[in-house]
Amino acid sequence: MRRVIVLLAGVALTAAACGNNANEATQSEAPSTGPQTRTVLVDSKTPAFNGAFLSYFPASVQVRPGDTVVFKEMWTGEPHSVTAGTLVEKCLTAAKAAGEPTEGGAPPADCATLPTMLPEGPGDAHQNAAQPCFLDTGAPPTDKENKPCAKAATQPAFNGKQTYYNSGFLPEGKSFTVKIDDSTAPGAYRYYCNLHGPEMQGTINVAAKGTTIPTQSAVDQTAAAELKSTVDKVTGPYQGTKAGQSPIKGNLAGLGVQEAQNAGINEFIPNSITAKVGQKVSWTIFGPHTITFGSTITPGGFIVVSPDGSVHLNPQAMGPAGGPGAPSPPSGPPPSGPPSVVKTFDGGKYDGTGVKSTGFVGSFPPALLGWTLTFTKAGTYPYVCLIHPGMTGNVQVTA
Ligand SMILES: [Cu+2]
Repeated sequence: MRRVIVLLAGVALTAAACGNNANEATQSEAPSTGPQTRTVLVDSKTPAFNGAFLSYFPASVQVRPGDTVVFKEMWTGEPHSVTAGTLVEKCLTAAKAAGEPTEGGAPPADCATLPTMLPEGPGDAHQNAAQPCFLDTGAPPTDKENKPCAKAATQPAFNGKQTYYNSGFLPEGKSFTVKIDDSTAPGAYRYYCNLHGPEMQGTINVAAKGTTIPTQSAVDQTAAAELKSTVDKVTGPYQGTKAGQSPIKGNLAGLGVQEAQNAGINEFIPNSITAKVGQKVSWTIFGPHTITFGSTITPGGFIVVSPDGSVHLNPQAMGPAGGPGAPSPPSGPPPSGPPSVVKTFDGGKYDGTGVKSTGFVGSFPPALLGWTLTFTKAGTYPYVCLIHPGMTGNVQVTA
C-alpha cells in the first residue's frame, strides 16, 4: 500500500513559501501580536472526481514560535500521518539526494530504518508508526519489533530538536494539533507521511518571533490553488478515459495519471458494466483497491483504531472472499511502455449470494493486475471498493 504514487518529480516542497512579500502584506498578513493557529489539510477532496491526494495543502505553512499548526485529516480512505523530527529530516534529505521517489526503487537507508504504517504484504498495521510517538532522543522501535513507543502523558510541543514526532494514523474526522515551542529556532522543518513516504511531504516554516505571517484565509487560498493545479492536470486524462480513449482498455478499478502522480482517481470506470449470464467480466486494477460484492463492511473501514489506541487492519476487508487473493506481482524488470495487465486472477462464479471480494490489491503501473468474475444469474450487482469511500459501481447481467 505504500507506493501509491510512483513518482512525484522533485517539486519544490522545501522552498520557503509565501513569506514576507511586500505586495501581499496589506491583505494577507495577520497582526503579529498573540499566538496564531494555522490549519493545513492532510489529503483533500474535489467535486471533479472521487479521488485522493497524497499531499498536504498547502505544502508549506509559515508560523512562529508559540503558534500552532492544526493538521486536518480529510479522509479519502488513504491512511496518512504527520511525522516530523530530525530522523525524518535525514530521510528526506537522503531521499532527495537519491533522486527519490524512484519507481519501485529501494528507499535510502536513512528512510528504510524509519517506521512504516502498514506492511508491504499481508499482516497488521505497524504499531511503531501507526500510534503517536514523541521522542527527544533515539530512534523509534523498528517495524520488525512492531511495538508502540512509550505513551506520552501529554503531547509535547514541537521544538525542532525531537528525533521523532509522529501523529500516528489519522482516522476520519481527526486533527493533529502541533504547538510550536517557544524555544524553536527559526527554520524550515519538514514532515512526511509514514505510509506514503517522502513522496508525501510538507514544511513548517518557523519565522522569527514578531514576524507577520499569512492569514488563514491566505493559507486557504494557497491550499486551494495547489489542489486546483493538481485537479486541472488530472481532468483531461480522466475525461478521456471515461470517453474510452485510454491506452488501458476495458473496465477499470481506479486510475492514476502520469500528469499528476500525487493524485489517485478512486472510481470504477465505467460506473455501470453490462454483461450476459455466463460471460466473464474483467477489471484492470489501478491503485490500491478491492472489488467487493455483498459486503456489509463500510468502505474505509479496513483500518480501525481500537479503544486502547492500537491500530489494526480489518482482515475481513483486506482478505479475499469467495475466491483467491491477488497473486504477487511478477519479479524481474517491469515492462516498458504504457501500463498493462501482466497477471489476472479469477474470482470464479457469482450468483449474488454471500461476499465475493478480491481482497486488498496493490496494483501499480507499469505492471497491473486484472480480475475476472462470471455471473451465473441475471440481475443488478452493486459493488464497492472497501478502501475508498464513494468508490462504487454495478454490473447489470442479462440472460
Ligand atoms: Cu479504491
